[in-house]
Amino acid sequence: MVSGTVGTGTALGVVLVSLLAAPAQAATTATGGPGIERVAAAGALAPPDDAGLRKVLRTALTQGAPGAMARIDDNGAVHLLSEGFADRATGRAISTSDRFRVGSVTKTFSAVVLLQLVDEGRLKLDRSVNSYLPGLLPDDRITVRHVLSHRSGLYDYTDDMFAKTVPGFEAVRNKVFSYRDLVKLSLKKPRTNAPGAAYAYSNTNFVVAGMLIEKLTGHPVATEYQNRIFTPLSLTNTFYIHPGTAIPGRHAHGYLTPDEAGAALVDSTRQTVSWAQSAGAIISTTHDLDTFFSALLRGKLMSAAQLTQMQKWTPVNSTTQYGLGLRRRDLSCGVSVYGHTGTVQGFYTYAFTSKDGKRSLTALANTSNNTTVLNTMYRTLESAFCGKPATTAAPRSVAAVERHEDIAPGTARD
Ligand code: REX
Repeated sequence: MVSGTVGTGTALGVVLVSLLAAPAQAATTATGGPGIERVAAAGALAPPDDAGLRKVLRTALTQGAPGAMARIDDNGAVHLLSEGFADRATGRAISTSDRFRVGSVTKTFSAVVLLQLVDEGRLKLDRSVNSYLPGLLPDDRITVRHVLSHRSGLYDYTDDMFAKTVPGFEAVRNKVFSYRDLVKLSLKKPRTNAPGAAYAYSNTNFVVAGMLIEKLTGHPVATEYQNRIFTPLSLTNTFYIHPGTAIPGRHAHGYLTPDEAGAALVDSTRQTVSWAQSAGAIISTTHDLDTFFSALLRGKLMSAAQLTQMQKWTPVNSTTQYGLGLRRRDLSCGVSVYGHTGTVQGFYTYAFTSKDGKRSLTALANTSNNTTVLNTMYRTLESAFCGKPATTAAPRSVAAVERHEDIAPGTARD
């Protein structure tokens, strides 16, 4: 429920924010060092720090994002914050109901479809990908599980594609690739690891995931996302559009940051996203992503057995683990959150929920290729799930967060 709206209605207006009875601040029950999952029910979390969250969004603007916004759904209470522009040309202020490109958050949707197929007895996680798609991959030892946990060793073709940011983008923005084209690009390069050896982020894995969905169901991924996830959860502002280039309805524009310091931002809103497809082409809203991740962690999208599989973690770094199409972030306050991040040209997304799915955050900045903004947006998680920082504690710094993203070259990648 939204209990109030305050704001200037200008580009820097803040749309507020509601608070139902704030849950009592309480420590989490589990303890542990880095890499230890710390589970807290939403009711045991400190109340979201709206003032801190607003500061984070404003900081992103000072660092080059035209706009930034966040929505928290906390046990029925809705917090809406937005700062800056959806569209620099018209000066329209960004709104938390604007649609945007979610990038790799798409990977979680793809993993959900595949785990439903496991539930239906149509797919086995530990079987070779080649047993479903004969001859696709050069190593029969690569399993479905390896692909969904980024442990296949398949090279990420986007490393080459976007080595130069704006020229790379312009070269593909209107292109239409088949899945096989993309796998072929990956296989031009040696594999990065033996199957199962270690986490190495690669979009190729979730291109293979899309191929598996289409092979096993006989339908385009769009149909499976729609019938299995968008429709049952009433995600009416969520779309998989390929290869159309427009975002339908009211949306935030995306602004890509060129590699050259001081160069003007490039409006990158319109593109096929064919280079990503089942690895990154979904369009959604803050509301729909909060609903999706909440439903996922509450067990509404698959059996308990598959949700357990999805949360078998591979370490990424001291604060991040990867399951099957799902990330876990261990926050500074000792709370773990579950979701995904996303980067497509012009859009940075964070979408995470608590273990019980009762508190969810989706945050967006409508720029990309700007690591400073990306690191700032990470702090939206701290504001949403950790509450106000203790006054005696050292301020939460980006340095403490370490490198935490999986982005094409020139930026942090882990
Ligand atoms: C592509 C390059 C980044 C973006 C990428 N995106 O791999 C996938 C994704 C779909 O969302 N991954 C994120 C471009 C990170 C995730 O899983 O969290 N960068 C940009 C460059 C760098 O062109 N030269 O920043 O827009």
